[in-house]
Amino acid sequence: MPQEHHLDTLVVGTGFSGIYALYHLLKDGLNVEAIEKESEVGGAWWVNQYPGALSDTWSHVYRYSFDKDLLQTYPAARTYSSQPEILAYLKHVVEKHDLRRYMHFNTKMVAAKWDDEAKKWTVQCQTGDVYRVKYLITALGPLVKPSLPDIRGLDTFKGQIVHTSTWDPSIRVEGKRVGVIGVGSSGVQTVTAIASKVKSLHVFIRTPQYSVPANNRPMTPEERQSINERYSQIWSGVMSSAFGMDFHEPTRTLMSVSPQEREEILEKIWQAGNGIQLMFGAFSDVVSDEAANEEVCRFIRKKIAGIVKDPQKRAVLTPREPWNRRPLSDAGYYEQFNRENVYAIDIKKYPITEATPDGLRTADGRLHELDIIINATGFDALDGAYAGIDIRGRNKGEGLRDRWKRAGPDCYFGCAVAGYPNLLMMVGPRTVFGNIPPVVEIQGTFLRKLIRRAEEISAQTGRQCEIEATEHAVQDWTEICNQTAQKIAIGKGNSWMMGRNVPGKVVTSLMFLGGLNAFRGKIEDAQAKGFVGFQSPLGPAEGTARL
Ligand code: NA7
Repeated sequence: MPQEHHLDTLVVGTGFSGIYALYHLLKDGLNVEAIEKESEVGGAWWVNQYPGALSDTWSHVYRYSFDKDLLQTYPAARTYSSQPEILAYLKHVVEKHDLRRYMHFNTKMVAAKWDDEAKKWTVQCQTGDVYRVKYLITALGPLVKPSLPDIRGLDTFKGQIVHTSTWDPSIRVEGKRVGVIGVGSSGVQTVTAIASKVKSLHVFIRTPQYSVPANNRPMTPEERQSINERYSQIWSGVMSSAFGMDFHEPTRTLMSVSPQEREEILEKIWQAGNGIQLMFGAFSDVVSDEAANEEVCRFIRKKIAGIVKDPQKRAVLTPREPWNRRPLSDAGYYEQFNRENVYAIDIKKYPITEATPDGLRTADGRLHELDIIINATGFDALDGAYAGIDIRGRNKGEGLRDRWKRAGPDCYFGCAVAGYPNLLMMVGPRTVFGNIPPVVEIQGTFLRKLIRRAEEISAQTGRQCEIEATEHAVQDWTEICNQTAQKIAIGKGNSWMMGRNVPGKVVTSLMFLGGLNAFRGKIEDAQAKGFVGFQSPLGPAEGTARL
């Protein structure tokens, strides 16, 4: 039976950020519950059950730092955590803190409307349930809405079609003829995991990417002990670094060292592993200087040439563009193409023209016969998660999704939108790019401070104080994000971070690409100046302070 619920706060989503928000807001004494459209907690780590799904940041920092006990006791078997391991960890956090009883599953939010008289949000769910709440916290996840290729005749294909993010664990690839479209993180992980199991694997590659060995290996008891002993130091390093992954971020530029030393530094990191570390941990200017970027590209191309034996496959797999995407890490991706049953198909040269009942045809006339098509084609990132929800703020006219579709997803610090009081986002559009757990903790800490301050003001004045970003702040933040993106390679690439992967989407920096430390500095500064960027009385009087 649908019910009407009255709460202080509703958290929407139970992934990394929803669990964080629920736990902390309960701790802060709010009457809070969470809804989740899926049947289980985990967010991205529940739905992305495709073969080989793995976090590509190190396991010891791919977790919350707030639970000091779990940091010490929860095992990290390997240097990276797989999807089942991360899901088990999140479930464990939920059970340990007894959070499940505040969660409602299979409950999808479809609409939310701000009532300016009652000063509350009314949230409608697909189940018919209605929530009336003072604070609406959306923790929907940055990579939720699949981006699907528009292939003529796909409905005639008689095999299975799946997107990596909606993987059905009952799918069996063993002995099948499988096609994978796309070679971002999801495609690279899928290809590597299934190549040895399938009858044939056709990998449809539009833009080859640079991938670096992850070096995923068992964590030794000594390493674990050393990490445990240094955890507080590790976290303070993570929180004051640009990417938030516990590696040293050097200040030396690539050209400041000799060609031989350059090669040695790159080789050392290649052996140690991780694409993010190679991009940010070797030199300070790989993303900001074209010549430095090209030198690292050259290094990786040489590696690809040394691994992939077949010249035709090698040509298709070798990137020519600058390294301007989210870095990839792999467990032997290029090596898979040395198998006779694995094909690299250049769909930039010969695009997919149609699907037939038997497979995919490319522009050279060839039909690639398939039993399963796996779309590893990525996401309508950040604001895509909001496209299926009708959110209406103070303005009577345009709703949030239409405004964002028209003008780009303006969102102050990835958490607040002008005209939408008390709607607070965890990891919303224009949040910072970095290792997600620290991103969640930085955003969550700020969100709690906003709510605490608003509650204090409400108690002092006897009038509900709303949390609402000013138009100025939202515009300034958009400008800062776009200007920052223009200074680095990712800002110029076709990455999902710029919205360039989805035809028709507004091209804009969907994330702040200036580093976790800079982001944290900016929000702490805004707070220190009296919550600059928020409407008075929470923030200063309009116009008195800008970012
Ligand atoms: P990505 O990184 O956006 O990769 C998507 C891949 O799919 C990429 O190779 C795309 O080629 C390809 N793609 C997308 N649309 C098409 C169409 N229509 N035809 C052919 N190929 C296509 O998504 P992932 O899921 O791998 O990773 C997303 C993030 O998840 C990742 O960065 C991590 O943060 C976790 P393109 O490059 O556009 O030519």
